Amino acid sequence: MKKILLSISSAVVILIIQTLYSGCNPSKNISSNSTSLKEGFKNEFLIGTALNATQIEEKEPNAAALVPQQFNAITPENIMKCEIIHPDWDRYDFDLSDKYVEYGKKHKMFIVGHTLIWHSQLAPFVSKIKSSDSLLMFMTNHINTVAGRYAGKVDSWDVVNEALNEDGTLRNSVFLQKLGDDYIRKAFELAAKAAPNTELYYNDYNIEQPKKRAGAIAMIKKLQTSGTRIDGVGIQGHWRINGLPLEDIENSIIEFSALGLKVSFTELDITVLPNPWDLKGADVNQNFEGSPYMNPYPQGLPDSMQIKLAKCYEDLFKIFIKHQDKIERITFWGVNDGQSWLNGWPIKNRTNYPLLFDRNFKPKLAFEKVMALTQKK
Ligand code: 9MR
Repeated sequence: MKKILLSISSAVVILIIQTLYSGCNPSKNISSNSTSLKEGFKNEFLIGTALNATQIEEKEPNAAALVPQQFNAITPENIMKCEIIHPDWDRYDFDLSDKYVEYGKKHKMFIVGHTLIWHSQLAPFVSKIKSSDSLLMFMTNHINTVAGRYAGKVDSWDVVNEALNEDGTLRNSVFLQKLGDDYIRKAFELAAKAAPNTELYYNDYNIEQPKKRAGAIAMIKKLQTSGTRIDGVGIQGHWRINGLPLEDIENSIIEFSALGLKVSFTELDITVLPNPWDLKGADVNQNFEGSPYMNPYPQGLPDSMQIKLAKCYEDLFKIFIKHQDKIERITFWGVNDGQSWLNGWPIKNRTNYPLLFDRNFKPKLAFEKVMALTQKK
């Protein structure tokens, strides 16, 4: 009898340990019947991810399975940028972008075009353009050809990307220098003509911050006053585990939406690593590569940080759910931690953990916490 009681009680203890462990295991497999992000939020907003070339070509089997299971919107991380899609004045390369659009169509996803006019990742020939007239011709050809090709196929274009400085003034880009501030209106007008049924977005980082937000609002109002169509604003959402600006994020949703625009979070990720700018007098050009202080988790994220990251995502999604009527889409900047650009920026060769899926494509605690909110709605 004593023996039976002993084995029953040890079985109970094992069961309790197993239950507790599975409840906080940061990397569980998704069981085939557990709901997905896209299902969980289907009544609130689209859930998107950025795809790299390998994923678009479905050469990564884990991503090929996970992406359609979890996401109903896609953004091309790089392949629609000028340097790839329009490498020379009169040469376009639509190979990967055609595949990207086909991928989205096949999986019935919301397809984002990223991005038409951006000062970065321009093809080298653009910086050699001397006259304003030629730059305007480049912009016209580029938008007509790229947005025109995917008219009726791409659902939303990031028409202008990152045109603002942190203080809300216009960035001194090649476009501003040669075309003046009217280049933004011109870009939106061209996109509206080339892709009449596509949503047109302004997209930028840190525009939840008060000064930059005020600059964005002024720019958008100017477009609206001139009768130019703009449909949405993309808050990129590259944030940090320390000091997530929740109040600014909520205020931004409210203020951008008050302009009559859709709001989307277009490039969401949360870095867990120390930032060189947090160090007094530090300069990104200083060499931090190989420094254990700057790359503290090469072997895995400790549970305490996993929990902190999960809390950040939970707090964010609570705000998103609260303002679901104003939000069109939440897009993560990458499918899993291994793919994230944050492993290479602002310091190369680090191990970062900014997304909901780990390097083995398994859901992290942050995923569980976000999904748990879908039960409480
Ligand atoms: O994730 C992109 C990375 O692979 C590129 O090297 C980088 C080059 O500028 O661009 C990254 O994506 C950027 C996006 O297009 C615009 N917003 C900031 C993103 C992160 O830098």
